[in-house]
Amino acid sequence: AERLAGKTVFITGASAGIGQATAKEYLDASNGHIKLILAARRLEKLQQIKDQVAKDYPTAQVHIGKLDVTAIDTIKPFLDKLPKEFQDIDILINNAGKALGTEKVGNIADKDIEGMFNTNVLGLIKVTQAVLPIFKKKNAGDVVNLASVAGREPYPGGSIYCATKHAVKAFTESLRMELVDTKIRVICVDPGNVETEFSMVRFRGDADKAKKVYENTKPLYAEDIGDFIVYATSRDQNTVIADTLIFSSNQASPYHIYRG
Ligand code: 8X3
Repeated sequence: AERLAGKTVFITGASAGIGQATAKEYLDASNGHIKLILAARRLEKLQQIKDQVAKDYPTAQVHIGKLDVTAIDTIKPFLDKLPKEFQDIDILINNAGKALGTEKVGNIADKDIEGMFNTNVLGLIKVTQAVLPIFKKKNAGDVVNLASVAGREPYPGGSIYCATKHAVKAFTESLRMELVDTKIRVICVDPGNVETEFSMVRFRGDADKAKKVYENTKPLYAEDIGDFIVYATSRDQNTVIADTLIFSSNQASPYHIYRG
């Protein structure tokens, strides 16, 4: 926790799910001695989070900003316009991502293909490229990329989502190799099923289908992943938790889910 004190953490997709929970875990672990840059499309949600943080952790500094990572020309300006005290980013959490639909190849809407690639792959790459010079300049910093079990094992109905997450993993591994002569850490997190808005988005708001994903299981929650991210980024500088697959105890693969 001491290692986190005074750090600046930039989280994309921070308005809900793993992004929001990770912010909360950083606040807890640092006892409010942290600076958070919370970016998402839904500014009203970020404002609510900021208001709550002001009450719960008065020492924390929070900057919120509207950012759609698919609007790739807005990423640099977003960073350039950060208030001075938030400019020296220490930890980047590339969390923004989504699955859209479960259609099979031949029936996938172009807007879903592009939606997933634009957010999960191009957005993540562009944000990383924009932040990396800050890390290189000080020869320090953590890049945390949210991939998925879907980036290790593809499954039917997930061709595009799985392809995007495989792309994230390849990008992340290349990046770690390129930075091997630096103190910049590249951390890849691969969650399995985590109960968030993820399934509501994947099933286009069909709550029954979304619920079924987690039915009769004890799923992971966003906080569990946030807790791990805090753990990974608060290790000794020389320790890189490079690549981690995280399941609930009920899950062993995309196909092995125990519903007792
Ligand atoms: C995790 C969700 O459906 O690939 O990204 O297990 S899933």
